[in-house]
Amino acid sequence: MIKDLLRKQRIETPSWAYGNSGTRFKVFAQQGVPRDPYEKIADAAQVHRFTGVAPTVALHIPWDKVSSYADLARHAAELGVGIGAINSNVFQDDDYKLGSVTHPDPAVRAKALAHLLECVDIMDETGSDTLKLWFSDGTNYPGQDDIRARQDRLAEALSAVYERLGEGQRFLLEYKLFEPAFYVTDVPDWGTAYAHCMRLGPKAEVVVDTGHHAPGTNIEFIVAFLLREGKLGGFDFNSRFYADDDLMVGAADPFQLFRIMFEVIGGGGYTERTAFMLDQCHNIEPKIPGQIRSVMNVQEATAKALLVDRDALAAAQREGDVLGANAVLMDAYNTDVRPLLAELREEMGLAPDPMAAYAGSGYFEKIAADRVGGNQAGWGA
Ligand code: PSV
Ligand code: MN
Repeated sequence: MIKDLLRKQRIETPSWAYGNSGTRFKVFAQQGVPRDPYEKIADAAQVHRFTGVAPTVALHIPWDKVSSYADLARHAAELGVGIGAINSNVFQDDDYKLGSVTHPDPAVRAKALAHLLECVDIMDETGSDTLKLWFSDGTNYPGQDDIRARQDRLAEALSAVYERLGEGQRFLLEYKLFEPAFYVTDVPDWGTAYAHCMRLGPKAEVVVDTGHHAPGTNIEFIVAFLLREGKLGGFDFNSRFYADDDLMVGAADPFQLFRIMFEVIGGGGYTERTAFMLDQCHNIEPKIPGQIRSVMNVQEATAKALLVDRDALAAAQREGDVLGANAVLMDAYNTDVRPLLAELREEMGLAPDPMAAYAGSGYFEKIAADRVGGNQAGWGA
């Protein structure tokens, strides 16, 4: 039963995790890094090949701009994966210095909106059903712009995108506490995202990026609440020690990841409707193994959350048995689920240890030798 649920799990990897990345201080180039979206998808296919649960890869536009998205989708299918969420990018153009969809200048707003609509066109071409919207919009100084007017402009753009969505398509609105804006961020928290999505309707949902909260925020509460309201669209998984560190999910706080998955399962969110996406950068560790490890971390947290004896928990809760209830949860968390997952992989025809299997596959040696010349993908810094 637990194995069946784990076998059906779907974790999406991001195209940008395969490219070079860094901090604002330095991007360290690595060997074998993809030069174009086709090579990024080839790397994503390796993550699926060894884990069996990562069948889609998210695109970020314009980082993954190609002349034919239908051709890119075909390439993905040939490698056994599909195109997942389309991520918009209205944060890397000089015009967006003061914002994109909330910019005081209507011409800049129109340009940003045109990009968002172009992303929906790409969804049509690739067959993707999910648009992910994150806005870096905000202000750095009190008085710089009108907070309420910016909300009006945001609502106007979101409504235009919403109207453009076709049958079976949706958008996920992402929030982030701060950065790059340091004073006001226009979508800083789940409440703001939720309110905008609520007004629009069922095709607008909130996406929780686990790195986008103030330290100490109870993310599992947000997850439980959004699920209860039918507004949890998915996750951008990663982990953090300080701010939006984009480290491997489950690396900084595996217990938090378990608590999140526990709420997802309890709230009925362990379905295809919830997108379990990774949003990470591998600045110093190798990228494909970094993604494989991350997928495994999500699987482990999920397996532990599935192991919780819900009947025993409900009984303890009914009786007001504080320590008993807590023990039920901790028993599951403290279970070593690695043997169970190894067994499942073997049943799926995979190697029990994806990290070792990838290391022994020769793929890295091949891309390191083949991918010489050209421009390595990355967002620069
Ligand atoms: C912003 O920090 C974010 O989490 C958004 O999802 C972006 O699209 C992504 O990172 C990629 O940089
Ligand atoms: Mn994100």
